[in-house]
Amino acid sequence: MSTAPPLVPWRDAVIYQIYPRSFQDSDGDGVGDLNGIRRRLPELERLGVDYLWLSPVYASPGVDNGYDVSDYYAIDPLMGTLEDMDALIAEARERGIGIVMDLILNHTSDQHAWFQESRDPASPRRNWYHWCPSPPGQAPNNWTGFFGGGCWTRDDGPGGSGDSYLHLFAPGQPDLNWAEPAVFDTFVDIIRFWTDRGVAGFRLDVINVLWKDSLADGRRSLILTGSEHYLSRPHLHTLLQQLRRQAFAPAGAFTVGETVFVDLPAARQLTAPEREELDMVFPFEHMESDQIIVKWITRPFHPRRLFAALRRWQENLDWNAVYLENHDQPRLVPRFGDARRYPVQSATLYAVLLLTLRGTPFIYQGQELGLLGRDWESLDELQDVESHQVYGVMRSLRFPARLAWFLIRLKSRDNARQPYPWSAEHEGGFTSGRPWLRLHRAYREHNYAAQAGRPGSVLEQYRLLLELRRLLPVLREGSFRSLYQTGRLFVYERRTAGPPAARVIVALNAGSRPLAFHRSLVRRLPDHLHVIYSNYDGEGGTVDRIKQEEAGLFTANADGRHLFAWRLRPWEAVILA
Ligand code: ISL
Repeated sequence: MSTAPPLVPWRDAVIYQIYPRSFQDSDGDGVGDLNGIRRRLPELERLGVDYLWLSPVYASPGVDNGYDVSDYYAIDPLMGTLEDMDALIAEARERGIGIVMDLILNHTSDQHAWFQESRDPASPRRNWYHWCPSPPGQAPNNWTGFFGGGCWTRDDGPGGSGDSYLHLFAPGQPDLNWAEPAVFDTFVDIIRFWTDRGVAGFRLDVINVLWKDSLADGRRSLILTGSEHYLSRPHLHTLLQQLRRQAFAPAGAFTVGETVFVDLPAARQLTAPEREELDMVFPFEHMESDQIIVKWITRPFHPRRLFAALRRWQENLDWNAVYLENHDQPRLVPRFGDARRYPVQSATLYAVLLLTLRGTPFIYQGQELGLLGRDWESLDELQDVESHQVYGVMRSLRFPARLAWFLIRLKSRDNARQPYPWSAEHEGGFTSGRPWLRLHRAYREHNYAAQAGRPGSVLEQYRLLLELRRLLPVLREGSFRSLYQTGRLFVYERRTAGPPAARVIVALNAGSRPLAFHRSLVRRLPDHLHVIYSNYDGEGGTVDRIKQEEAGLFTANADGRHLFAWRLRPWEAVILA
């Protein structure tokens, strides 16, 4: 009999995303693997996270680092075996940690047996993908893909029919045709295969592009021409309801959908509990606050746009996923913070933000160390298929080479994919061999071991904030109300009606200068507030004090500190009660 503690319900949970090939290598081949993750479970438990979402670990030729699956029932040999996966699920479970898998329903690898069979027009699998006749040099429609350029490839290879297949992503990622009932049935079986092994939830890759209304030409657009035919179409909702009813719900598995370009009305539909589609979605709007139209065209970051977007989503959705980093986004600190002058404060300000908004927070590996990225010297160092493809498109549009490289370097997904620096040892303790992607040059200073147990470090502040979340129900369940959101300042309240009634106020100064509160804001705040957490508070005593006080927390002025002088230091984040 297992003595494992029950898993925390997903609404109360904090989820940690692992990019397995960059987390921990256990066999010296330079690629992270499942046994590496198993080895690091003590560190993850110590951090205090409840679920691990693993980016894909299925068998894959690796054109898009596993987002091109060639067998959904098998583990990539680079990552380990099914037995390793079973052991990981069991050992994590013993520590009260659940495993969430990434599920790629929109496309497979072109090496998948299904696709190989479908290349034959007479094959029963022909209809599993979107095949269209096309004369050489002419695509069946004018759609453009996510990685820039066209999204049709003609099957001219040996045994090919000369027809073209649709791929919204890389040519090695043909889109499945969800109008074929056998595709649906097969995925119900695949989901059951993994939930039977103990998987607790799924992150559904680009889930809102699954259903294509038609393959007709699209309205010409700077990005994703054709997307009006497949972004969150009505039948998508039906498919999600069926998947939930037949696969996720019977196993008690929760879902978070990655929903590209999703707007609020679509997100509301997708997550409304009574509609029984998805539990949460990943919005993109707040991550676009430093860009114009496409992610590659950047503009100077201003926190006002980030806060305004987050606030809008907080106010218009009852519950959702909250995130600031993932494996597709460059690192937070150099992007939205001040990496040069306030690397720790800006990292921890965003930790406070992430962990005090309403919703289920997702931490991306390395975010809890305040990692930086962006230390690339040339395109040759990058592995990401998108970086190379987009660079080619930019050059064909006559972008000067230096400009193209400058833009790629800023936004390349490899910024988030550098192997995890565990220590100052050989390759950061990530591998005993040669890593598949170069570590950040500063790994000897910026690493897990340098921060663990050091009060005030980014890592220890994440740990404290997670503990605070567990201790204070109001941080999980409380309603959200914005009190002030202008310029670099964001002040909001979380409140539960009780009993017992509780309230906390969070105030953030996302700027490198001190900031005094305007009188109009001060007037709206209660008289007796004290700081229960500040990211300038290096002593780490906050949580211990709260533990002792627990019941009286919101009335007692615990240590007599009345620190809150209506002024925040550069990148200061405080939680007040
Ligand atoms: O990263 C992006 C642009 O730079 C996004 O457009 C990204 O392609 C989109 O969010 C979809 O992402 C997901 O599916 C892709 C995969 O490459 C990403 O890693 C994954 O998160 C295709 O499976």
